Amino acid sequence: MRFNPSRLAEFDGSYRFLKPPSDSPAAQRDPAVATRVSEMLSAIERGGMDAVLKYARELDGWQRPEVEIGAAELARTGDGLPEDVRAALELGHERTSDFARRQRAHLVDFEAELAPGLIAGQRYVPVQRVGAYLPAGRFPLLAGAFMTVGVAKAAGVPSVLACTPPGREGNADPAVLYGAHLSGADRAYVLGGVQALAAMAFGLLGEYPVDMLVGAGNAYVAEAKRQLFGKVAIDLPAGPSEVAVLADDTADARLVAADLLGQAEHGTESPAALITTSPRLGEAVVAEVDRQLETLATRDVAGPAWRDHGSVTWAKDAATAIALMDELAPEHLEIQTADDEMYLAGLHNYGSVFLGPWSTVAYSDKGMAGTNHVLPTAGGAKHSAGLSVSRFLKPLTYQRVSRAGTEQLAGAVESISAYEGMAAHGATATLRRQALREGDQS
Ligand code: HSO
Ligand code: ZN
Repeated sequence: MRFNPSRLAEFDGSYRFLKPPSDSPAAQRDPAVATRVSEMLSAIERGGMDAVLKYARELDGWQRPEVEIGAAELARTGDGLPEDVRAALELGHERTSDFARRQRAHLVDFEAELAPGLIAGQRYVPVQRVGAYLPAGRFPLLAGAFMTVGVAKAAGVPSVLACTPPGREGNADPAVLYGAHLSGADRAYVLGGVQALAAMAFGLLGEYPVDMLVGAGNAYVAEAKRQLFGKVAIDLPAGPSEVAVLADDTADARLVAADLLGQAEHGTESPAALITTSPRLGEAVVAEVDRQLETLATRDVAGPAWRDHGSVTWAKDAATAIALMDELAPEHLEIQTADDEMYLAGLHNYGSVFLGPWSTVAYSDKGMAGTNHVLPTAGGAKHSAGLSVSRFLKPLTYQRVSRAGTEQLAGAVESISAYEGMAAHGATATLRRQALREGDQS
C-alpha cells in the first residue's frame, strides 16, 4: 500500500500531499532471504526431522527433549497468566469463533434441477489438515491463534497443528500457547520459522503433511509459505501491516493520529495513510502524530515507519478521496466522516473496514471485534479478501443425470466433442444415448 503519484497522474490537481512518504522504497522481497529459505526447505526435505531439529538448535536455541507440547501441558498454559490477560484471551476466542460460526452458517449447500433429469449442486467440505504458524518475535501477537486455528476449527477442519517458536529461555510464550489451546489446536509444537513450516508441509509432525499453511510471521516465514505454495495452500502472501484513514473535518485528529501509529508500530516498513477532504484536519493530524510519537514506547519503530511510509493527502472532494482510497486498497481502512455509509458505498478495495470514530483497528487486531485480522496487504485487497471460514471450505460440486436427463446433455456433448476431435469424449455420450434407445437399464 503506497502512493505512487505518477501512477495517479489522472488525479493531478485534485489532491495534494500534506505529508508525503519519503523516497525510500516500499518493502521488497530480499533475494538473500529467498535463497536461504530455498536451501533450508531442500535440506529439510532431504534430512527430515534431524534437519528440522538442527535448525531449531542453531537458530532458536531449542533444547527441549520434545518439540510437541502434550495436551495436558497445553491446557495448563493459562494457569500462570495474569487473570485479565486470561479473561481477555477467552473473550477474544469466543468472539472470533462466534463470528466465524455465523459466517459458516451463511455458506449454504444447494442443489438445483437445471434441466429435466439434471441435478447439479454444491457442498462445502472442509480442508482436512491445516498447519498454523503463531509468531512470537518482537511481539507475540496473541490473537493469531483465534484467526487461524479457531477459524479453521469453526469451518470443521478435523486436524489443526500449531507451531510457535521458542523464546530466549527455550520455552514458547504461554499466552500464545493458551490462545492455541482455547482455539482448539489438535497438536501444538514449540518450533519456529522456516523449519516449522517445512516440518508441517513435509509431514514430519503428526502423521501426514498438512494441506494448508496459515498465519503471520517474519520475512523468512512469509518466503517459506510462498515457496511451499502449490504443494500446500496458503492464506495470503503477507506484507507489512498497514492502515489508511478516510476522514473529513468532523474527525478528531487525536484519534486519527493514534490509529495511524497503532499500525505503524508493527515495523519500520509499515505504511499508514490519511486521506482527507479537510486540509485543517490533515495538518492537525501531521502535528498530532509527531506529538504522540514523543511519548510512544514503540517510537523507535513507529517513528521511522511514519517518516518513510506515512502520508497525509488532501483530496478536493469525496469522489476523489474514494478514488484515491480504492487505488491504495489498504489492509485496514477506517472511515471517520459525517456520512460514513456514503463513503462505504463507493469503496471497493479494502481488507476490513472500521466505521466511525469508535471503531478502531486494534479491536479487530486483538480478536475483540470478531472479524479476522489476517488480511491482504500491498494492494492485494484489489483482488482478494482476508482469511475467513470460507478459505477453509471447498465449494465442491456434484451432478446427477438421470436417464431422462441424457437427452438434455448427450447430443450437445457429441457435437462439441466432434468439433474438437475428441472422439473418446463423444463416445461416452453416444454410448448412453444408444443404451437409452435400447432400453438398457444398467
Ligand atoms: N494488524 C495485524 C494484526 C495484529 N496487530 C495483531 C496487532 N495484533 C494484521 O492485521
Ligand atoms: Zn496490528
